[in-house]
Amino acid sequence: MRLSRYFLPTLKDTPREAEVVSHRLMLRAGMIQQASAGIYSWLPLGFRVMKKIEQIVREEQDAAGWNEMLMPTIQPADLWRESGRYDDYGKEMLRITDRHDRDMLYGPTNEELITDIVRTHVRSYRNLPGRLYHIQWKFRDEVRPRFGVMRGREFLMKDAYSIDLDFDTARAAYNRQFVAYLKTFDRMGLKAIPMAADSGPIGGDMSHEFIILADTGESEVFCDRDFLDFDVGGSVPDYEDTGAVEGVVDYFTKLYARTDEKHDEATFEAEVPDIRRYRGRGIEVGHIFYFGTKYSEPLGARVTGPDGKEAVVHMGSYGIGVSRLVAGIIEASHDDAGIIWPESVAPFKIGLVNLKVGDADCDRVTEDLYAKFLQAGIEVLMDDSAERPGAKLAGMDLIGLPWQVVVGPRGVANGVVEVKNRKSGEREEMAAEAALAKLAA
Ligand code: 5CA
Repeated sequence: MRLSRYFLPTLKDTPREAEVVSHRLMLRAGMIQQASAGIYSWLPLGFRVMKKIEQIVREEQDAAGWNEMLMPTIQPADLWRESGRYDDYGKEMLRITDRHDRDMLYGPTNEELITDIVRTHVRSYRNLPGRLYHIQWKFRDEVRPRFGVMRGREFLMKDAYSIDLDFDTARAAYNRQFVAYLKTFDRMGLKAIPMAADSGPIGGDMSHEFIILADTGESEVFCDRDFLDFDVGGSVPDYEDTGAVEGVVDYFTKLYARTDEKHDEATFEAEVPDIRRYRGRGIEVGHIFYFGTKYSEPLGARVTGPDGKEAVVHMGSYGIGVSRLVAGIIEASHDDAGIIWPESVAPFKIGLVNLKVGDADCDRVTEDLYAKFLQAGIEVLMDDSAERPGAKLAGMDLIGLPWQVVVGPRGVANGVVEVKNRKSGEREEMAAEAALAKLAA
């Protein structure tokens, strides 16, 4: 992509309304624009990152055995009257009346809709387990939308649902999602700690939040410091091996890690030695729930079991805050100069900078590299603008692409370009061909 043809409205000044670093950087890097409180447009750069995150989430849901689908954003109120949540949800629910005076709502989550699909189509235990998910916009009229897309009113969520005949298979589904979450966040370069959590308006008695530690996080958390340097790396087993999957969950749940609603000071002090007690704040990027028959019972989602008797299905739901993750990753990975994208979610892998546009040699070397990067299938953003060199380099640092390749007149005269790693700050001069070989690898 040529910067001259890319809509990237970066800001020089720090926007005053933004309280946390991720919000400031997202505005400065031209990623989002507020439409109204807690509601944002995703500009091209922000949109690309969100799509990368969405794709990682999708691949890991597919790998764990879930089927992708899409449910609507607007739902009929009657379904929510059946579950009893139409009144319970209170002011957070955006209620809408259509032209026929029917009560509708903009979905804050989808337990009712999925249960309706299940009760319509699943009649026998032979059609179980059900493993469904979608990635769809949600609306919650939050009392305090803040920190940009971190706590928005409209936000993108991956919500998955499991439908099972009994507790044991439902538990196995929960475990698979638990492991899929470890893998998903690890791929994004995040350390997301699974913490025992309250289930709130979703309900149920088994629930974990996945939390990335950050001083600006909204959740108060307590955990064993051993979690701070855990490595998911090799711990993801074959999903078909139920025992091994359970083993991973046991491993990660045996150490103390709880959000404030579940925190118990006496247990914390008894289980965790003083020097390993971590008290801090964190950002909830995912939340999983087992709620059994909370929705299937009132909505009548029943199947015939192997014994010929009717049974109410057991369900769970599994959320990931896709749009929130864009901000969460920035909170976890930035410096004074700007964002530092992990390669897996970076909007482009390389920022190619022509320091002297109009100089025949610089233009030739840059254009040639650009064409070759594209040919190699590498995502590259080429700064072909007439800006000052200093502003170009600062702009590249701000938007945080993992690699910068800088072409300037002095280097070109010596047959080299400069390759900079955004994260380590390391710079290396090498021939253009060598830069191509290094970055295409
Ligand atoms: N139905 C369940 C799971 S599918 C559910 O709604 N869970 S949730 O309420 O915990 O939301 C799932 C995830 O969405 C959260 O972990 C969080 O990452 C994200 N999320 C929730 N509220 C917001 C918000 N206001 N803005 C941005 N992301 C949010």
